[in-house]
Amino acid sequence: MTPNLTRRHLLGIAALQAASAFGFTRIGLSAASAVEPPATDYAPAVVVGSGYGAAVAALRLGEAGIDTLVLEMGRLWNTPGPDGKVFCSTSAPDRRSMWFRTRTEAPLATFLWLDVVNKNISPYPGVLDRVRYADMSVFVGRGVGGGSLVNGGMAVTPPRAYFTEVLPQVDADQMYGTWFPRARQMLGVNTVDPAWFEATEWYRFSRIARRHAHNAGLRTVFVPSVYDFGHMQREAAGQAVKSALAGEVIYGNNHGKRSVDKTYLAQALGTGKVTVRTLSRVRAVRREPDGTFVLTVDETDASGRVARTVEVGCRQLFLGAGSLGSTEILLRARETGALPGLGQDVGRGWGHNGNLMTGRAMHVWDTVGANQATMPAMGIDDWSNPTHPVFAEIAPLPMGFEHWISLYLAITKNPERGTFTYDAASDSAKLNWSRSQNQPSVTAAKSLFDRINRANATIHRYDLFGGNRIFADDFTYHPLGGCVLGRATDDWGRVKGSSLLYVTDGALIPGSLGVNPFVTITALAERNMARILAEDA
Ligand code: FAE
Repeated sequence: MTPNLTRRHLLGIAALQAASAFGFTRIGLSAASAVEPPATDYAPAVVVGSGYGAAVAALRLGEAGIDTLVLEMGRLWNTPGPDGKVFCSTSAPDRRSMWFRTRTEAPLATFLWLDVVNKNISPYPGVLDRVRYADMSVFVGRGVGGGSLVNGGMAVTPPRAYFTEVLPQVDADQMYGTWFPRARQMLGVNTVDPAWFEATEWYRFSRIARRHAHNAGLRTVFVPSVYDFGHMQREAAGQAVKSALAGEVIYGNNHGKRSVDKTYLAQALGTGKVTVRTLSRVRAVRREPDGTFVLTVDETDASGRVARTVEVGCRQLFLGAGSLGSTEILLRARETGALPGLGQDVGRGWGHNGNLMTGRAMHVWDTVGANQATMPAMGIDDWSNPTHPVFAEIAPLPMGFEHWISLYLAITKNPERGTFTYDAASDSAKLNWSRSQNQPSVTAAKSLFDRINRANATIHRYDLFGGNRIFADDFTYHPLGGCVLGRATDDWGRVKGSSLLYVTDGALIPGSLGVNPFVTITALAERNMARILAEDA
């Protein structure tokens, strides 16, 4: 599926396929077994998490010949359930869908004001989590591959001017000349065939939304993806098993998606130097007098019970647990006194990339189609708007029947930032973010969608997000920041106040990016790892 498969890549994929999905699984070339690892263990380098940033770190460490252990709190998604599928679809969610829930918590709460979207499920280490804070909840992926397992695959490189505004200390020539191209190539980014896009029923929803945007004088752009559009075309032609065309996305894709377990992580395992351990949640980190990091790791079973707690030592520690995960680990370490030297910038500079979801009611003659691909392929690009910059992805809503809803995930430029504080009672980080901080996003999105509605004599949908709201501004797919580059870390992700400790994920980006973030997270991790491996041996 992924282009240019090397021998190393194939070895890694074989190791992932051979590994047991459950138990204290060690996945590696020489250790694809469910043999229980010792209660105290050591690796020269440990990577926490297995999403984009973590996977880059694991591959580059493995290539450098450094024995590396990856610790991931979610499970390995390689074993079919009773229905023969690894993942369940959005229309028929079961326990695989969400992380220890009794009911799914999909972003779209209702349809025609009815609670018909969410379903009861039994608790299980499912693939999508919704982390709830007081005024904001954050969707994240859980499992080997992190967010790459559940996301919409949109692989967007930010506009250079805004990237430079957000991260001025990063050499943009190098990013756009070397690291972004490398990230896109490694992730297997591709674009939809425009001729097929224009003809297929599966993107009718995008074409209608495009026409309405153009009627308002707005610009639309094709959006690259890590979903294999060749596979999608074969799905449409009946030559491949349907995944994006069968409602699969936020609870995982059974086919077609180049998630990082199939790209970076497979290659990392193929080096023979990298081992992944699943269902292993890093709870605490401290440092021994000789400099060794000691991680306290809870190994859980399928019921969520902590089966045992082990200690893992390492010389170099790479945090790739995502914006929430990495920030929490560092904040806890600072506040409990385990790593007292960490600076006050840990826990600051968090943002939701201005995320906001909204739906428009289309005219009865402007059908969006019963058949919709789950992978967005087009966006409305009004980022150059001087007062209200917005990049709005034209989102699918595949319900299997005509519903005349045009759905969007808008990314807005929101200057508000949240902070995390450590709550000792629950031993967790709490996000301080108030609903009023969404107002800049609501104002910007309203400006764009009012303009589109005016030009097409259409209105908002009131039935989708609960409480007659036209904007869902209470959740995000794009958590960014918490350990911001150049503040909580140096300009390469080295955590200030502790040597040989690194952040390598979305926590580095200061709250806003203007586009969907995973290409940038990957490219930044590539850039930082090259420097770290050259200098911090
Ligand atoms: P991430 O991928 O979140 O990986 C962190 C990993 O660490 C996870 O596997 C966690 O289970 C694990 N972890 C956390 N805490 C611990 C711990 N204490 N111990 C062990 N393991 C731990 O981090 N972005 C795009 O660019 N395009 C899209 O189309 C897009 N669509 C999205 C749709 C959805 C539904 C969601 C949820 C996200 C979407 N995103 C999209 C966001 C994107 O997936 C996200 O920015 C990246 O996955 C973040 O990458 P990180 O490396 O920061």
